[in-house]
Amino acid sequence: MESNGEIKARGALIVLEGLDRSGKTSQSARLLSYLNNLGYPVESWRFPDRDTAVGKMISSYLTNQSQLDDHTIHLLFSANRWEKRSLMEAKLKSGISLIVDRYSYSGVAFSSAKGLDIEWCKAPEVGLLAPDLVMYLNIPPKKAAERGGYGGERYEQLEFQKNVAKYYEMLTDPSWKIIDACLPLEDVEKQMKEIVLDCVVCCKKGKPLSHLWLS
Ligand code: DGP
Repeated sequence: MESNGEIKARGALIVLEGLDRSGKTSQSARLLSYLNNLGYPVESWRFPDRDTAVGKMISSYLTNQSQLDDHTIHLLFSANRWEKRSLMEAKLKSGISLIVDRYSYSGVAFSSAKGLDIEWCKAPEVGLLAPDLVMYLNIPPKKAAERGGYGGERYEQLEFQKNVAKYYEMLTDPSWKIIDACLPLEDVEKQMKEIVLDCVVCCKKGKPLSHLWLS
């Protein structure tokens, strides 16, 4: 991101991925207060964002209040990310870092696990902003299921989550930071804080924004 040869500081786009009950939401909150306390402007986001009109349709589907064709719901999840794309870019350019609980990788892993073609699933994600950091909270599906059990949502079933884990594995690339989510909460937090801080500092130096291409 250069203008008149000047490199501009920006916020970092940090994504947390993992199975249901892997601890993403708790860790997002901890990272938010960590960066806040260090004086970095930061917000916590999550996808799906259930507050938008599209998000309300997704929420109704996830809670089994409506039925939708698998392709249709896939595209709605993607549209939910697209509708936040320009705000996301504006926040990052204004120097705010975003900690995002789920992103395009959830989109591809969950829909592919249902049997949709993986390349078809990736296509609508192309052109979204690329994360500066993806942290995958790795936990065996059985262990995740034991954590206080699942709620009543559509995808919260052990056999399905096992399949999702396989697709996450296929999507993993060497840049991802794999975090052992079976460790105690504080140990997971400590590891993540160090990784996140490096990333925020790097983006503050003016790393250019890039766009998604899921290989
Ligand atoms: P969460 O609010 O993080 O608990 O997510 C709700 C559920 O929706 C969870 O089981 C994961 C799934 N999910 C999240 N994003 C996507 C997506 O883009 N596509 C599909 N098919 N499922 C998703």
